[in-house]
Amino acid sequence: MSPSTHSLPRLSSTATGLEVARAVSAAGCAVIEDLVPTATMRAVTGELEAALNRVPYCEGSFTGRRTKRVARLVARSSTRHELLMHELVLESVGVLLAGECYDFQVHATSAVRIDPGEQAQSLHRDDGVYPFRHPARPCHINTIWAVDDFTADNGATRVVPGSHHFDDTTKPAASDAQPVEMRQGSVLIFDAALYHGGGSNVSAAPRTAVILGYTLGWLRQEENQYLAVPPKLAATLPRRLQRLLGYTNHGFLGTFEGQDPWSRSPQKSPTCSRFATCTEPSSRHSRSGDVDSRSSNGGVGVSSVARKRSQCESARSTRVPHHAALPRPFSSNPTCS
Ligand SMILES: O=C(O)CCC(=O)C(=O)O
Repeated sequence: MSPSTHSLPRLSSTATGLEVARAVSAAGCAVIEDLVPTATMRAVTGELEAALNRVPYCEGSFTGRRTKRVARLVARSSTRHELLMHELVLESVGVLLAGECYDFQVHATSAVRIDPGEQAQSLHRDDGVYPFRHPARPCHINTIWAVDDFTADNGATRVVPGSHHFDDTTKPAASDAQPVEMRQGSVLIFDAALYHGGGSNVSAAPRTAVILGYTLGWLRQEENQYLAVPPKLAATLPRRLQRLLGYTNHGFLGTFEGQDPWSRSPQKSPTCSRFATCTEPSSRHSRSGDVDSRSSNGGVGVSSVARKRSQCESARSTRVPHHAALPRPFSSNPTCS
């Protein structure tokens, strides 16, 4: 396999979601520098330290032997909500996944601490959990936040820019990967079809990352969010976060008694999120794209086919072209026609 010809795009925190999405679409990944203040990451460190100290090391050639992992981050404290719901990240993910779903959702949340002495992880694709062939349009976008400075020596994630375009028979060599060096508070955002892996830590200090993934609203989430964040806890969270966790429906999928699960709850204050992909499919859609007038969604759901159409058009106009030759399930969705 010849080495990738792409370099790693680096954007400033003033970039737009469209600029980030374009970079990720082209190279498979991008770093957004200094997206949150270092103080935020120090707070994250404080919140995670006890849990990371408590858990044993992983025990596998893939998960590592000097690596510690904790999951269920939304339930663990609120600083991670700031990362999970960072507006620029949500906008970028929205553009990348627009056209493939009405709305996206959280895939998995974890913190990964690579301690001194850890070897490099094998290069892999995170979207391998789904049975899709490659190349494909993005179905899963991942973010790796630098809780510490990431350096070539301390286990910075290694990536093969451009490898999201590889077919399933093309595997990169370890030497094709480059370390993603970035300052504390920066984030690596990537198409989960990109080959990447944790680096070896030959330094004297641990390297911690928070990894937050997003996936199409109609796919199974890797981390079961209804167990990780049970309804009682979810009821205390902002509506937008509830929706991201999956406490919402995607057309007919995920309904409760045929409706948006939250429309039955005392906590119903749904508000349409700002990114273009949101079409609030919170009512019962008929196959023709109309809305069942008997349903209730708190008063701010889809009120007319015209509104849905304009939102779909808006999503399309901001969508980054990607593998245009492949079939596009949601472009033929009746609500978008
Ligand atoms: O910690 C990292 O840098 C990457 C970890 C990773 O890709 C994984 O465990 O799947």
